[in-house]
Amino acid sequence: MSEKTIKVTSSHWGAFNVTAQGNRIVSVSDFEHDPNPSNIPYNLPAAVHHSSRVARPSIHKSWLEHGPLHKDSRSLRGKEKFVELPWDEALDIAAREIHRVSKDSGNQSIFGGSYGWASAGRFHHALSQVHRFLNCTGGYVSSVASYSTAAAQAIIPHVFGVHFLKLMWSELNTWPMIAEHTETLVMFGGINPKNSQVSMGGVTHHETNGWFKQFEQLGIRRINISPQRTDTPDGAKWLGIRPGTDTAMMLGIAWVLESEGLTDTGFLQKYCTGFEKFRAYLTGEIDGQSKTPEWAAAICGIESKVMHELALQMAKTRTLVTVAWSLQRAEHGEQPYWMAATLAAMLGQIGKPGGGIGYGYGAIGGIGVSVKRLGGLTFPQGENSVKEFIPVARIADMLLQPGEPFDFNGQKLHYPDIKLVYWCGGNPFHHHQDLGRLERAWQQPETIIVNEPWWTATAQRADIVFSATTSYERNDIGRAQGDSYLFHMPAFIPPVGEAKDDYDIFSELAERMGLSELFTENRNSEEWLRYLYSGFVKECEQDGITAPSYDSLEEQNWIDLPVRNPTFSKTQFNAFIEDPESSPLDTPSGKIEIFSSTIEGFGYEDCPGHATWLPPTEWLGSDKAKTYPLHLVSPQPGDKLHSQMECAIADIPGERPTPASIHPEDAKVRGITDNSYIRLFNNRGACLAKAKISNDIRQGVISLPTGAWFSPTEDGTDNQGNPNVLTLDIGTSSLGQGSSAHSCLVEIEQANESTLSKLNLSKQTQE
Ligand SMILES: Nc1nc2c(c(=O)[nH]1)N[C@H]1C(S)=C(S)[C@@H](COP(=O)(O)OP(=O)(O)OC[C@H]3O[C@@H](n4cnc5c(=O)[nH]c(N)nc54)[C@H](O)[C@@H]3O)O[C@H]1N2
Ligand SMILES: Nc1nc2c(c(=O)[nH]1)N[C@H]1C(S)=C(S)[C@@H](COP(=O)(O)OP(=O)(O)OC[C@H]3O[C@@H](n4cnc5c(=O)[nH]c(N)nc54)[C@H](O)[C@@H]3O)O[C@H]1N2
Ligand SMILES: [Mo]
Repeated sequence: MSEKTIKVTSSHWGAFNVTAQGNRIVSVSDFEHDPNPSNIPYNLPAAVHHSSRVARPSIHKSWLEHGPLHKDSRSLRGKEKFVELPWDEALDIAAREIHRVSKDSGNQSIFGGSYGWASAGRFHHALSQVHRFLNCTGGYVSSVASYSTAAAQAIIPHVFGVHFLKLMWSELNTWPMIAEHTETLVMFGGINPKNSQVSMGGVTHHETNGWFKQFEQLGIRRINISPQRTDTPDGAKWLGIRPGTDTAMMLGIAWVLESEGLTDTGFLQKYCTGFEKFRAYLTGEIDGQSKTPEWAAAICGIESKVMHELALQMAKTRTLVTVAWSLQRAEHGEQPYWMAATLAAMLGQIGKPGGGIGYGYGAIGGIGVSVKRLGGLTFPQGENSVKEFIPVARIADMLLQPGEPFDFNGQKLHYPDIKLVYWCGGNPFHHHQDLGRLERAWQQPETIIVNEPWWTATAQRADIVFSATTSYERNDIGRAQGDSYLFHMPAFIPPVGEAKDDYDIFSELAERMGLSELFTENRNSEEWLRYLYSGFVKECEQDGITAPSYDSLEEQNWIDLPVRNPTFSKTQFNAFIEDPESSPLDTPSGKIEIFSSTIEGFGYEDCPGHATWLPPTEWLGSDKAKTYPLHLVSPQPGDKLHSQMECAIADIPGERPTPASIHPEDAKVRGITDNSYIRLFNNRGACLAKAKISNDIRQGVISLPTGAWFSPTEDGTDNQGNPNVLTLDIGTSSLGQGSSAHSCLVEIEQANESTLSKLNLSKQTQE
């Protein structure tokens, strides 16, 4: 028997021990220094060795036979067999094709936006790898902002300045400060430890549950305003709001503050601009409609009395208003972010310890954590000579409407005409909205190249697929800014099948294109790791921290850097609050912009000059709700990261289609029983799910987490439960152009015998 290795590795969901024997990962176990380790890695051994791994380079048959310009090459994309090729041949073909497109159409016809979370190591960071490679070839059409927070990334700089945007991801109020000072924690969209299991690049101490236990013991009032009770640890007061209506509820609360004389006018005068204009909207001077709690109640479904009481409590006590990222992943998602800032400003507690406003607590693990944030350790991407870009979630618009104009945050831009797409480290056929529309858009480019470890829905829809290694098949360094740990992430097993590291795939493509030196700088992976690490050690020295040598880190496997700072006691707003004249915010007025002349100047109907209730196209109050009466929310999955390792979960009997939470009344009127198969549908598509009847969801709302591998059957119904066959693919507004995933109406029905038999499922097989 070959020897066993047991070592620690890091991942987006934290550190864990891996046991490998020979060329197999045998098991994983918890990292003993994590107070609340995630269960996500337990599916890893099955996923790494799954039959859906891409064994070797593969090219879609018609594309290989007829070339990229033949009609079948596009129309049969995703519908045909792949032909496996030796690496040398496949790399030759891809290099020639990238060269052809670059020469004939220019690099502004190559889309390398390539959004996705890939894996956690710092060097084998898939997106940096593909971006560096494409930059060497002359550049690529990029994408800006993220699916996670695009609307926030657009609105926050107008309201608080760009500097604050950086703080949004860190420690405005740390968990210890909240424990010490906060009396009322008002959480729009909750704070869910299920989500803070994960953080970009890693999270070694899972702290959220522990902090909530402390908050409970300390008697901090916790109010969870969310369509689902489960969005916050047990024990909080739950206000089950209608999705997409938080702005109205916040306005109702603001109206009470104003009418009861509880608005902190001193704070507004000293630190804010434009309250008077907003006030005229709040009181109805502008549009004849006072935004009273009664007005708000009819929209958001929370009783006016509750809003009244909450407003008084918020004004009387040290209150922190937090807003989950989910609220802005919806049509007009800029508004709840701006309105929450306006509400917090009216309360006058911004800058006070434990008070004010916070975004994204619970969304990822690093937020609220009290550590000194060190720089360094990124694989350099080089310069992109192509200036064209798209807001990340506008991919289908771009492919369907080349040359068409669109608005984005004050700019008028045009969609480029894309001939070649290169994706590495993401899964658009999991993450994008309205997948039926994406399927149509995906027919437009001449060539699609994907590097992937697994045959995901995206890999299946590529022309050329390069089999990539996973983190467990290569050495790397693990390090995240909001985390105190540093890891040497060892290769546990040799590459599965004939997989290669992304770095080696791009090095070999670069070599064929005469760009080898430019891409590699004459370093192999090991040399890059040592080079990047030495830069990090130097940066640490500047911060007075001694990091071990690379060899020593490799031997130790991990270390805990002395960057934890539990005595952090000021909010990052401190300087501005102490002296707004000498330390202004980087907004046009130097103050918090409750009204923004810049935004008003853009003239956008879907994002006016102050926070405004704008009904979305799809919500429970829209006409469309007569046909599709349930609001679908599609949160992140608790048992995995997005679509990663889904293949292992889908193999577990009874786990698929994905369970969807529905209210008992919604189930009853449709004759749906617990654990039975249901069909969710609207005018865009349909998918199966398994009914999970629960009192923890608001009536009229259904929750189906993301992550299932898109598997449309002949009639187009996705049989795994991917909510993105149903979601709406429009920008949040002309300002942010983010994803509107959470604005979606559906109807559901018990799946009938004919649907199930077409899918090779029968009622008898229901668990
Ligand atoms: N309906 C709905 N849709 C959503 C959301 C929602 O709330 N609702 N949320 C959105 C958000 S916020 C996000 S961030 C996205 C997430 O969407 P994605 O980031 O696209 O999802 P992942 O499944 O993490 O995709 C990463 C892919 O990289 C691959 N990979 C892993 N390691 C490597 C590697 O080393 N090399 C290469 N080449 N590939 C690798 C994985 O196998 C996987 O296919 O989803 C978005 N979609
Ligand atoms: N386990 C795990 N954790 C993850 C991820 C993962 O894939 N798996 N992905 C990570 C990523 S990339 C991101 S961006 C973050 C996302 O972090 P978030 O965007 O904050 O999380 P979601 O899970 O999409 O949504 C949280 C909850 O918001 C509620 N909600 C939806 N719409 C509304 C609304 O209109 N109003 C109110 N009040 N509530 C609403 C839903 O009930 C939902 O459960 O999570 C990260 N954490
Ligand atoms: Mo995200």
